[in-house]
Amino acid sequence: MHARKLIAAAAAAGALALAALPAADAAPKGKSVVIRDNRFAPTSVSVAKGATVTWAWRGKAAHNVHVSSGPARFTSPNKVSGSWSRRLTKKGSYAIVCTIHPGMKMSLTVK
Ligand SMILES: [Cu+2]
Repeated sequence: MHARKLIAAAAAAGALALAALPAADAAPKGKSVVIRDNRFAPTSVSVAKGATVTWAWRGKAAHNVHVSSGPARFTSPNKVSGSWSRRLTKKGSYAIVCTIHPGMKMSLTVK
C-alpha cells in the first residue's frame, strides 16, 4: 500500500512537470511597435522566427509599414489608427520604412 502511494505520487509529480513545459508548437513571443508622427518606436526590434510583430498607429497623420529590403517583402495599408500584424517566418534583417515619410525608418531582425 505504501509503495503504491509513492508510485502514484511520483506519477502525479511527473505529470505536473510535463504540464509545466511549453507546448512544442507554442509561438515565440511577439513584439509591438508604436507608430507616431513621424517615427517608429522602438526603431529596432528583434524577434524569434515565427513570432508576430504588431504595429499600432498612435499619431494623427497616415503612415504605413513597408519592407524596403529583407528576406520577405510586405506593406501594410496606409492607416491613421488601429493596428496591423505580421508573422515573421523568414530569418534575416529587414529594413522598414514608411513610404509616405521616407525619413521614418526602423529595423527588424528575425533570428
Ligand atoms: Cu509615415
